[in-house]
Amino acid sequence: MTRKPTPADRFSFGLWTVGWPGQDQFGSASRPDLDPVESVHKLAELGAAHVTFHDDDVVPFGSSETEREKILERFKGALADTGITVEMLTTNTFSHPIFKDGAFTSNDRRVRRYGLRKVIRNVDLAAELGADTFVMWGGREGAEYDSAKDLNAAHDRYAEGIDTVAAYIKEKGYGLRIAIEPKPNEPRGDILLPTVGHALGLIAKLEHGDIVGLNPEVGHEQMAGLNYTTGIAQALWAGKLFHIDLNGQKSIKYDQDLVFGHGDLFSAFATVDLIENGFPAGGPTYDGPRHFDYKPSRTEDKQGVWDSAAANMASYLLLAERARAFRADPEVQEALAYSGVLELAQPTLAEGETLADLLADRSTYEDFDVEAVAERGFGFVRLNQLALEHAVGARS
Ligand code: ASC
Ligand code: MN
Ligand code: MN
Ligand code: MN
Repeated sequence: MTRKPTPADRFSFGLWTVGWPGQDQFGSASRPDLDPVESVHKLAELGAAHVTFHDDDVVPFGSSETEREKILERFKGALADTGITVEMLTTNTFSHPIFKDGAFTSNDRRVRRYGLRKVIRNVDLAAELGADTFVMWGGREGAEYDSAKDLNAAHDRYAEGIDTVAAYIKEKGYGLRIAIEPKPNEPRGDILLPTVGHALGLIAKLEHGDIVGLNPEVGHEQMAGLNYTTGIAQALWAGKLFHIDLNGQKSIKYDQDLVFGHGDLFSAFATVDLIENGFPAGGPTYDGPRHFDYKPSRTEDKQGVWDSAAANMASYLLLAERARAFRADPEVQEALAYSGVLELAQPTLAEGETLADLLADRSTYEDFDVEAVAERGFGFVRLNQLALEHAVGARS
């Protein structure tokens, strides 16, 4: 057992997560729709601090202006009643058939202009609700066939769309930052900006890239066979880790959106260790909300939905406890030093030393005993075993 989460833990849930009724490619919904107002109350009871949503999660697609106002008033009432706040907003540019070929990168210019309008409308709502982050997951931005898309123009249009929204945020003086969420495939055969690295590459070319960063999702990086912790580490290093989507995934297959920790548990330990404790030798840290983007499995009834929501937070808190013990263990500190983990923070050239100095230093090359130094063992396996023993609670 672990302690009950409190708002100080800054746990956050997408309303589309607990609200997913369980429809999939092969079957219809297995649960009734959930009222977002009920979700806000239930998540508050469970100890969450924030909720997030796509426009359509709260206001059904196609609602009139008056319906929209009415629904949002009622929703804001639930926020006021519970103290839950909205830290992030995002736009659904993937469900309606209008977006079948994407929004910002649809081959149809009319769709691109409509998509931009839908996003901008929701940016205004994000600012009104006091959110910090605006997530863009371009689930339909891609193709099934290589001949279907001018990929050069597609990147131009993607950058144009993001830059236009970023410029609008600045012009309005909104306190919002955009976070791009990479995903390699599903629902499209291939999605543009498939990984953290691809998205960083696009951000570097933007005019307003200073307010554009990333929202990496555990399962999405793992679907590409990548290491999530390595991905968020590079995003941190680049000053671009604006938000995170935590969940679970078991290897390269369809997007499972399991509870955090229910996929690759040892990788989840490393992720929590980085988020909670930072890099071993210091460096940039993540101080945003711990946001879950998972789906309660289709097998679960309503009780199972709330059990699964609680499970995400419990997994995180348990791993955070283990990760703290791992770092505090003197044996681990010694093993880190033995392995040279802390030595890596030391610049390769000394302060003030030039490359010419290095070239003149015979001890680095001409007189360097390559064979002797190559004999060094790094002790990484022992270090990893210590991590495992802490992760499973065999040490405290
Ligand atoms: C998002 C987001 C995703 C998708 C998905 C929709 O906003 O972060 O991963 O939408 O959860 O089902
Ligand atoms: Mn996912
Ligand atoms: Mn996500
Ligand atoms: Mn998702």
